Amino acid sequence: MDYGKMTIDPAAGQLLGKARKDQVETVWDRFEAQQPQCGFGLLGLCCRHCNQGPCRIDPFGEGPKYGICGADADLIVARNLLRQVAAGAAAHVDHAYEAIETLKIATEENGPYTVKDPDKLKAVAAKLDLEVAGKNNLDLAKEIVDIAFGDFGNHTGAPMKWLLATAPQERVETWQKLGVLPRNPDREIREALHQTTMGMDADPVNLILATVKQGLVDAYAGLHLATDLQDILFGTPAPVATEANLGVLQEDYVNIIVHGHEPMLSEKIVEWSKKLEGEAQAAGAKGIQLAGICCTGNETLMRQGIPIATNFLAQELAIITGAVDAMVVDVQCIMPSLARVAACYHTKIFTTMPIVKMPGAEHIDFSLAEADKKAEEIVRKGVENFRRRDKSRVHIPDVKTKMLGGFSVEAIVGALAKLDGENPLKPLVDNIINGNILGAVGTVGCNNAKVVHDSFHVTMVKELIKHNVLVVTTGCSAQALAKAGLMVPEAADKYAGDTLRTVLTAVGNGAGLNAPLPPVLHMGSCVDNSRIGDLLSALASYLNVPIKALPVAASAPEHQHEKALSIGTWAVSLGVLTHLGVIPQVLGGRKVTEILTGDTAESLLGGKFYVETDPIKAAHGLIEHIQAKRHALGI
Ligand code: NFS
Ligand code: SF4
Repeated sequence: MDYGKMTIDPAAGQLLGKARKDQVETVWDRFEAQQPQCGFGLLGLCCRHCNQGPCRIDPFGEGPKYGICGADADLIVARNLLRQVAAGAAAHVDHAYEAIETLKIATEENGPYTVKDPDKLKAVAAKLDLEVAGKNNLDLAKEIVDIAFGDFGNHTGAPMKWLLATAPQERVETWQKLGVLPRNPDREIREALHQTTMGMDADPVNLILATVKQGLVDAYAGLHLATDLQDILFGTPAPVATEANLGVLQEDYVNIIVHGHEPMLSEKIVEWSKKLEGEAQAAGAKGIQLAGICCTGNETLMRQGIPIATNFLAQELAIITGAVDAMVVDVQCIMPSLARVAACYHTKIFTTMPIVKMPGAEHIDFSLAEADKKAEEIVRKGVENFRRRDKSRVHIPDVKTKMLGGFSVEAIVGALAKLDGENPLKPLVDNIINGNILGAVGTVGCNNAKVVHDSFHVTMVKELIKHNVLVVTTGCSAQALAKAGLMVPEAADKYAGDTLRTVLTAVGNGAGLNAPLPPVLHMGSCVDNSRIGDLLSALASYLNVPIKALPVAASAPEHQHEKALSIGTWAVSLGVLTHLGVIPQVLGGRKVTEILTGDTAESLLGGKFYVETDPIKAAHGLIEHIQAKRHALGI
């Protein structure tokens, strides 16, 4: 089957052929069926905020200029954007809240969770200005839990403590001047919903500032909080070798896939898969093969070395292998079609969260208190289901790549410290200054059915590293780049420009890898974009310049989720040029578009959005930006 218009991933391509043969509908079929998509919606010009609507504004200026209430195009676009970004923030904040609850349980003796990384515990405590010396870990963890919950119970006008503790001072001052420092994440998200109801804010500029605030809510009550607490609970990632793509599934093993975003259940699934190996053998399998999809997959990869099955757009194809005995989902990015696809095979879908249920799936009501019992139950059901697998319907593509993951900031600094123990960042910064590394780009975010699966990530990143730009990555972007073979030492030889390769080789050898560092570093899940933020903060502070002066950029080449918009808003607020490879639904608001992509955002925040739908042009747009920043720094 010629799958080139749908995906560049050969494993996905093979399974698209099987999907057709098995007459199973996938996301690509549904995308076709949706064409042409509504022009008003694509431009953000449709409003359904009250029951006088829906109202639509004519983008050509011939029909209505105003909604029934009098809202104009910019207002409708700005309101829709604020709601999207608030929803993205809500998703990450809700995730982080679960992480606080988990840490709270870990402060109790003999509970299902423990503090696995006391060093991170102490580092986070110190950042929060807690007295560390002489305290035991559990007491310290309790104080951290109190501060985290304190942000959610903050009924004063003071900014969130987690933000003040983790954001650069220069940024805090900038945000304060703009009046966008969030106080209490729940309050801010509520306020955004209120602010966008009918008959509220009519000023698009004020709405954009509120959107910036939501970006900060996402970053500091969502991403950073979740990463910090998950590291404390499950360990800070260190470099780990594993594999990526659907070829990691095995015919003679029980295959269990963890999918979604939170590590609380999946860490337990990892534990119980090891404990129940014997039962799998009794069922006639050689053992249990775990693999991950989306960010739960990234979490288990970063900390446990569990291989990646695939990323967002190909999640249905994992089931179409016919070899998945259980797919366990928690929250976010779980296609509502999964149970329908699974009904064509023997695969069991287990939903586990009270806010994510799916007709046709089996719901196991996971709770933190009963984490072990539930994880054991799920793994055991996966093992039982192996017996029902129809071998004649199995096709596992023989496609997988090796990869290195686990590049937390601590791990990167650790590797660099082998070159310069006193000043670990010096070798990196020296090589940026002398131009061996032209700059760095963080590629993040999703797949999107509007883009040939993985193609934008891979094409753009190859072009960047060829021009000596170091790439760090998270989310489904990381999974796309891993599958494309960009996270192995050989990728430095094969794809990196000469000077970048020299640096990667020196660092890799210095760090004891006996091989170059990969030119693309996997920094984790989407909440782990906080790690990229921390790396930027560290570089900026070492150079004694604000982040907005650094020769760096961000990109979400194939973004689909509201979460990607809220993360992107934060990146712009940090002062980073942020590329989007899919046009966001804002073009109907000319003023809004100009503010977000033009001088206004840049003069207020130091960053702005940059929309370019061609991967090679986008790479060169980012390179030009990096060069301009280098020039301004005089390097
Ligand atoms: Ni991020 Fe991760 Fe993937 Fe997009 Fe979804 S899994 S949180 S939202 S699709 S990158
Ligand atoms: Fe129409 Fe205004 Fe109601 Fe939106 S809020 S649906 S623009 S009347």
